[in-house]
Amino acid sequence: MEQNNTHYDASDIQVLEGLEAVRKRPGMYIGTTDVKGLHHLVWEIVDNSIDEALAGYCNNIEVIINKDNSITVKDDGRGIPVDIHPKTKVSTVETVYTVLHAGGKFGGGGYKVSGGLHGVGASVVNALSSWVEVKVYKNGKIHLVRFENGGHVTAPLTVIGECDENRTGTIVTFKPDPSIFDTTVYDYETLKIRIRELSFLNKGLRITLRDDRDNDDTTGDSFMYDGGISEYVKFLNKNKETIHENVIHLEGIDDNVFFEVAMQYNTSYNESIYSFVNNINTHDGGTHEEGVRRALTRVINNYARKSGMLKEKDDSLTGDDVKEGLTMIISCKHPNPQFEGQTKGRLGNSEVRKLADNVFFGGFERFLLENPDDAKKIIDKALTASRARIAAKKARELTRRKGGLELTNQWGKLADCSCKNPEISEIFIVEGDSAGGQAKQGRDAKTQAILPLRGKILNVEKARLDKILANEEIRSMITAFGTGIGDDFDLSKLRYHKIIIMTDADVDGSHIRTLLLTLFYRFFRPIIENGHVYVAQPPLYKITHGKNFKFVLTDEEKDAYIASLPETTRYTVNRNKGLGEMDKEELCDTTMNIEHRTLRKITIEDAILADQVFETLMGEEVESRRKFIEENAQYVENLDI
Ligand code: 1YM
Repeated sequence: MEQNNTHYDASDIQVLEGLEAVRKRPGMYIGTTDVKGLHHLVWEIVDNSIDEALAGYCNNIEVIINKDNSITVKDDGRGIPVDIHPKTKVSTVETVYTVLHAGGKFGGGGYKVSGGLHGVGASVVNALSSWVEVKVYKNGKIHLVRFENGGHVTAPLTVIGECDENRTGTIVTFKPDPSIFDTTVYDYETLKIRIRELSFLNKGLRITLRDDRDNDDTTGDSFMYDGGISEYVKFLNKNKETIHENVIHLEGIDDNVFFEVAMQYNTSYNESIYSFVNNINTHDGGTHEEGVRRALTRVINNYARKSGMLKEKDDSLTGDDVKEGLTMIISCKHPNPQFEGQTKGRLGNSEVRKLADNVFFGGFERFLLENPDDAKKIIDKALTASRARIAAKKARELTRRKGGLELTNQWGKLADCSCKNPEISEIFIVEGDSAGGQAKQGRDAKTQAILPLRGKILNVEKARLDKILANEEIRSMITAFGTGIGDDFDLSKLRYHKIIIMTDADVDGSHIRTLLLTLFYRFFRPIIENGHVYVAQPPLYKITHGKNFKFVLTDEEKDAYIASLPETTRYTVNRNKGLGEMDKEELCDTTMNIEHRTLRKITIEDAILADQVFETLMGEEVESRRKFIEENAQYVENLDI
């Protein structure tokens, strides 16, 4: 234990043991100690400010990345209580920052919702920081407490000045401990995306972000949406053609559970439905989502029948039909949420299903009755989707009868592996016949299948399922994967647990990669969600000196390798443009061989972000695509659309 001027008694030691437990097993408290865990610390502190906003006392939150990658979070709430806590005999603010699980227990009642760590966050952040300073403005005074080295109090709470009687709030600055985290460099964009989302989800709350690291431009970004999730829907639809002008917003409250939904249809074929509970994305849905989905199908069918748009003999519209082109945000604030499932991404509280159904059914039905023109467009869209679904089903049945979607390998392109165990089988989707040919020759034929792609695949963002099924490149992939597509999709039938995209490190290669990811994202999403999709990382450089050569993956590796060569060495560096530039041994050894290769796993960390990127890159709207590429050209070196 660090010794300093502070005297430790038995309860201090208990406290420090608690924080020490966090330092020993940080993963248990923040998930990971990679860049994601690093950002998690910010959300733990911001969550406390948001709770204060939800309680009705805070209107402004400010997040600053300081020059040294420490983070400051300020709010204008009541300020964390500074009085002596009866149990710990030290100030409440010190208690909140040192006692594990203290957060919620000291609250003064009232409506407090929090997700994730349920308010235990402050002490966890303290445990994982080199130092933390908490400043509280309260009762006309400025109070300060400082902690160092994972939560040791180095300056107990003292009054360091006076302030206006009316000024209240909390300012926390923390510096993540570099001995805990893989990286301690914050990413502005990551913070910005979540902060914008938090602003949408908490209407009227202003959250500002600023980066003080490398320039004097301290303008930053400031988010405040009076329209809340309705503005979120507008934002998600901004590059799309909408079919009715106004976003539909419905809300209701029952027994302290607040539920709201905002929606608007666009002309695309995809659904973008995102749900949240206490500001946490419930990516696996749950009772709030189920209630809405059920009611949506019922309301639309009722209306379509009553208005005569759907005839007696017609089949009812399905859930899939009514959500085509639907952008929807569902948000629920619950004092006692039950998160279920392996990743805790599902809301389990059954009473919410009823609330969601009631609010949505009544509200949406009223909207349709009061806006018959919009209603007609919405029903028409669902009817068209229904016809396309039936056509696609026929097309599938036809191809199935012809054997097209069974594994007949009729194009002679797939070189399958001999092993039939999906867990160790992998399939390389390779750009071009020549690289495909090399890969076929050099692969491990037991576990590695090769599927060469001849040309560019169809841009699925602009096509419905029936058209997609007519595309030969896509059909050969469906055939190979074994899962089927659309209504038929079945993850348990996946024949390879690694699907590896292997494309050239050039413009065309990145285009093909983006097209493939779009296809997977839209039509095979579970294979991404379950971690089956990878991108091969062919070496970027070949360094030759004398008779020796070395392949390296990055500029850093290249520089390090060159630096390691004797000074008199003459060497040449070739940048690898295409897979075809390597011979088959080189390709297989560097990029395919399990021992030597590097694969990058594709995840959908943030489905909303992925959706945005895909749509900006792939969608109809040329202007926003051009702008996106201009803005990101420096990051996405080989991008060309
Ligand atoms: C920049 C971080 O922590 N703000 C914050 C925290 C609290 C309060 C206000 C607060 C809560 C309550 C009463 C209450 C917290 N207080 C506690 C505890 N910003 C930040 N702003 N008065 C003030 O919940 O009743 C924990 S967090 F436990 F001390 F009440």
